[in-house]
Amino acid sequence: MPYEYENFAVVVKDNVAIATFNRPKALNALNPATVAELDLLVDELLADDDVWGVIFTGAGEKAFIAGADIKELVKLDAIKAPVYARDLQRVFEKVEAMYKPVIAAVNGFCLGGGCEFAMACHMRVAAEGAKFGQPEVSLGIIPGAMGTIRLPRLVGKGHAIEMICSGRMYSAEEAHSIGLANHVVPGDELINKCMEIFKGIFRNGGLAVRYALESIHHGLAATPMEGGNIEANLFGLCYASEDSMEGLTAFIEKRKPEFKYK
Ligand code: DAK
Repeated sequence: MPYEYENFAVVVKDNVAIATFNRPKALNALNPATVAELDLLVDELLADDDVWGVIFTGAGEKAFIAGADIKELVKLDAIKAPVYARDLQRVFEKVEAMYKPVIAAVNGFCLGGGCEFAMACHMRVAAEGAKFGQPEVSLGIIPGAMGTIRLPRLVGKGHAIEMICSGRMYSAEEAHSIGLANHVVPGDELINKCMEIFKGIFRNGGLAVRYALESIHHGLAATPMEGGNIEANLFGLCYASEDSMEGLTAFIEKRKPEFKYK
């Protein structure tokens, strides 16, 4: 049976996988078992040709993910903590590097490692009432899953410093105003809004979307000149696809393109 996990519930609908973090009693806090399953789940999602895009959300009424599991964090020491950090970073990086678009549907508390995970997703749609925060400093630690790296890239250094150093929670609207959330919608519209975004993406050439994601991902980690080189090569690769000629000629012939992911 596909998608059999302890800590995730997964359904595939209209070419979108909805993967739900499923530890509602702990507000979906990230424990090592969940992270290990996330690692496997990403591979399965990438291998599934029926899945063109992914939504991650949280089970229950209250939380997307309330953070790394504090009951696990307390067991770490100066030797174990960097190992734990690298592993979490590796799995989140794998999510960020996915060549299928990924949306975090943020349906409640999105804190600490949960906010770091949401930032590893490609887009974030928040339900009204969702709360974002990096409260690690209030626990005497700092973000360990690339929060200090991804947040300033998303919202700019000033907002990132304020959010991380204050540790305070931001409303969905405030998260939207600084660019952390792409959209804010009523809670019962959350998944519909994500599906609407995917509908807008799926009408385009699938290979072009894939190469654009790859270019953005690798380009952000490169110097502008290296990024330009990556982009130029991927732009060139588009011309190896039938879809590029279909898209370009359909415009000239004033008709709708029929993309084939070829
Ligand atoms: N970890 C473990 N359990 C958690 C949890 C968490 N982060 N958040 C909530 N829970 C559990 C609570 O312990 C409680 O369990 P029981 O007592 O019922 O067994 C249950 O979820 C319900 O929570 P509350 O009773 O507290 O619910 P409230 O509505 O009263 O409050 C809250 C909701 C979200 C405001 C509150 O639960 C809260 O403040 N939670 C902690 C939020 C937080 O500080 N999150 C950041 C954690 S630090 C690293 C990588 C990443 C990180 C660090 C290092 N490396 C890889 C080294 C990241 C660190 C973090 O995320």
